[in-house]
Amino acid sequence: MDRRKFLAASVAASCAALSSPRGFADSGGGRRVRLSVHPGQRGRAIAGDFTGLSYETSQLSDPSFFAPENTALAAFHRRLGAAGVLRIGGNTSEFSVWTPTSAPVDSPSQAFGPDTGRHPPPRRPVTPLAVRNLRGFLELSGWRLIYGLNMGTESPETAADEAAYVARVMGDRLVAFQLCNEPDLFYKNGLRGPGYGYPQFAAQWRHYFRAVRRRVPRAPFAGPDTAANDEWLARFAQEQRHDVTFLSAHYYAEGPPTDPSMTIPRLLGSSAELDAELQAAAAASRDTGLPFRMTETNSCYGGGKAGVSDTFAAALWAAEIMYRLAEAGAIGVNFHGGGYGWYTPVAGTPASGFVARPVYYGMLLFAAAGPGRLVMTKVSGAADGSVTAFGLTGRDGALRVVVLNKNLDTDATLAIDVPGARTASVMRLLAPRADDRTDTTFAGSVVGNDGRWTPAVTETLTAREGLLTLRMPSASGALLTLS
Ligand code: BDP
Repeated sequence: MDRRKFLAASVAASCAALSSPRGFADSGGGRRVRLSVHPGQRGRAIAGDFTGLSYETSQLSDPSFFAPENTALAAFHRRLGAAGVLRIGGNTSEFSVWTPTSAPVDSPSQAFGPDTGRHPPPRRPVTPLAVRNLRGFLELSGWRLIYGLNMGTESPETAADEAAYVARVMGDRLVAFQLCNEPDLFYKNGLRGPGYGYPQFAAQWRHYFRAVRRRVPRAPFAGPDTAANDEWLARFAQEQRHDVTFLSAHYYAEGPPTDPSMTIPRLLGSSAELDAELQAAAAASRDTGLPFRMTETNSCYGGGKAGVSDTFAAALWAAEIMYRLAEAGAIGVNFHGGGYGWYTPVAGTPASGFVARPVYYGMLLFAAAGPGRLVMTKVSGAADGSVTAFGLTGRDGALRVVVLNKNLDTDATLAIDVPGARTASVMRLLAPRADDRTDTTFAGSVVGNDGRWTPAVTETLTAREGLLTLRMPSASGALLTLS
């Protein structure tokens, strides 16, 4: 038995024997937290295409990666949602060259990304074969596509040629084109000069937009896909509101990885930057009526940070930010990754196989909770914000509650007050430690390298005097389904 299976089996055994989850001291149960769930107070909807992944465009230079033959990767994607969104873009979208000749593939399949941003990446071709294969891959996963064009180093005519081909091949699988990646950083990453500000960007965006629309009159667009500049987002929203179907921007919780203050506790703590970005996005949406999608996010830019981005803490972070975005009214999120990057949700190649990394498990919990409508929850007794909870009514009518204990050393016992609830089944997101890299489980199971996952351990809670008692080990998550 390998280590992961062993761990899953031993979690199952200990849960069965003690009916208490990993590492939870039977005495005391840590801090006492009260959670009230108000199913009558409904919040935002979570649509079926909320979830998403993001890959570097350079990955398309290997046409056999996103291809119908890559059934394992398609299964990993499908597991996260029947109708997710794959975004192709990132730094390398500005260095990808539309090459309308299908060069035969003579090298073994390669995985690219994420880009570390340390050097300008090599220029790589995107061929019609890669686009057709990508379409086949999307058929298999059931997902749709956001496709980044190259405004950084290619002409409007080339972008329009590429867009025309992509639009024809993708049909209604195409959600939107984006014209560039993080244009607010062009002034310092060598793609434009130091004087490149919003007006220059807006003029170029229009110029490329018109060129594409001349070739593809109904081409859908999103933007501005900024790294962090909320002012650009607001101005773009106002000015291009009639020509984009949604607004987009990125967020990285930490970075650069060389900074010693970028740590797990910081990742799991509150973030003024995230709050500001969510507010800016909500304001831009309100002002224009356009929805907002976070088209690229992850734990730490610069390709991620070992010991932070690749740990179980990142699973808790991922689950949390999905619900934070949903609460703020976002229509979805794309977690960036690819290759063997520290923060990638799925790592691997077709030849060596794929493996779910911790971020994937956070997304898996979100998928298990499913689309639906958020309902109000209130947590009291955890003033530091380390215990969070999100409620939702699923499309099946079931009430679900996600609880995250982000405290690294303190367990919690939650008294949960849900009117009318008698029992709850619980699936836990667990690992031996917050900094564990390999032994994350959800409902006692690991995701297989064929993308399969079957819950093995569910606990049942029974209400007493109107309250359910949920014991949460430090650094752990849980999904409750109430009945
Ligand atoms: C983003 C880029 C992406 C990089 C990522 C990173 O869009 O291509 O991979 O940063 O630095 O800004 O990890």
